[in-house]
Amino acid sequence: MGEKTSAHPGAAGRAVAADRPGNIRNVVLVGHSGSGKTTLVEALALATGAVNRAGRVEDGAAVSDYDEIEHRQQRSVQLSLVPVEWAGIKINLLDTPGYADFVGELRAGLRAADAALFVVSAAEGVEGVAGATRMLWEECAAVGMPRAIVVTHLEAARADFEEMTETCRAAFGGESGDGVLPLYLPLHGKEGPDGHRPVAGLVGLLTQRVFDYSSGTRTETAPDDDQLPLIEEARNRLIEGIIAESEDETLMDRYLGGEEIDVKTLVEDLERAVARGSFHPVLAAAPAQEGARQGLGTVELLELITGGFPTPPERTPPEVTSPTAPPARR
Ligand SMILES: Nc1nc2c(ncn2[C@@H]2O[C@H](COP(=O)(O)OP(=O)(O)OP(=O)(O)O)[C@@H](O)[C@H]2O)c(=O)[nH]1
Ligand SMILES: [Mg+2]
Repeated sequence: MGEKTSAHPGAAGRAVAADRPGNIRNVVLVGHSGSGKTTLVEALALATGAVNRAGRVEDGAAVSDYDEIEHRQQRSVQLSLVPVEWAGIKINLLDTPGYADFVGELRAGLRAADAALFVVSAAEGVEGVAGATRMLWEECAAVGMPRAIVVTHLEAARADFEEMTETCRAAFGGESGDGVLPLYLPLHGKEGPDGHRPVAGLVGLLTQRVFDYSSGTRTETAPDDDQLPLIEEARNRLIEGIIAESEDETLMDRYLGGEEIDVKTLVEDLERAVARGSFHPVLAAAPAQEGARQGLGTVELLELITGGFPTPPERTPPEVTSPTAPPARR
C-alpha cells in the first residue's frame, strides 16, 4: 500500500482543507466485490461537488479506480482515498477492493478508518453478507467500530430492500437482530415497460417526510395519507430500537406510557448509539441519473456520516506491536 494510496488527482482538483480533527470523518467502505463501493464513492463525490460528472467503473472513469489495471479489470485492486466535503466536514472516503486477493489493501483501509460502511447489493441477497463480509463485521464489532449498512442495486430484478434488511439483521444483528434497522424506506415510481418499478425516493421513518429524487435533485415533501400507514410498523420498530439503546433510561418508560418522543431527541439518541457502535442503520443508495447531481440516498448517507460517525479523537487508536517490544498504544 504505502505510497500507492493517494487521492485521485482529478478529485476536487485540490485537497479539501480541515482546520481541526473534529471536522474530519475517516470512513472505510467494505463489502463483496461488485457490491458497488466504488460506484457509491463516485455518487458521494458527485453529490458533494468533488467531481462534476459521475464516471462509471465499466468505463474506467470512476475517481477511485484510477489505475490502469483497475480499468482493465473493471474492479478495484488497491485502497484509494477520495476526500469530499459536506456541511463544513471533511470526509475521507476509503474505497477498498472486495476481491479476496487484495485483502492487504482492505486491512490498511480498516486501520485508517474511524467508521465503516458495509455496502451490500440487494441483487446478491444473502451471498453478499456471508463469508468474509460477515467475519469482517464481527472483527469491527470486537473493536467497537461504528458501522452502517448501505443497500445498493435497488433496481435489480431480484432486489427487495426490506428483504435485504432482514437478511442483514440475521447476518449482522446477533441473535435478536436488534440494532440493525432501516432509517428510510424506498418509494417506488411507476412501473416501466420492462415491468420494473424504479426507486424514486425515500421516506424518512423518523421525520415522516418524503425525499424525492425522481427529478435528479432531492426534494422534500409531505407523504400522502396512504403512505403513512405503510411505514407505521417500521417506524415503531425503529423508535423502539433507538429507545432501547438510549442512555436515558426514563425514555422507555415515557414511550411505553404513551408519550410521543420528539424527533430531535430520537435523532440525537440515534447518532450517539451509532457513534458508540451499538446501533447500525441500514440505508439505501443508487447512482445519480444521467446528467443529475444527487444519487438516491446520498444526502441521507452524508447526514449520517457527519452526524453519527465519530471524529478521529473520539476513537481509541488501534494497538500496535513490534517484533521486539510488547504491545503498546500508539
Ligand atoms: N444498477 C446498479 N448498478 C450498480 C449499482 N452500484 C454499482 N453498480 C454496478 O455494479 C458493478 C460493480 O460496481 P463497483 O462499484 O465496481 O463495485 P465494487 O464494490 O467497487 O467492486 P470491487 O472494486 O471489485 O470490490 C459496476 O458495473 C457498477 O456500475 C447500483 O446501485 N445499481
Ligand atoms: Mg471497487
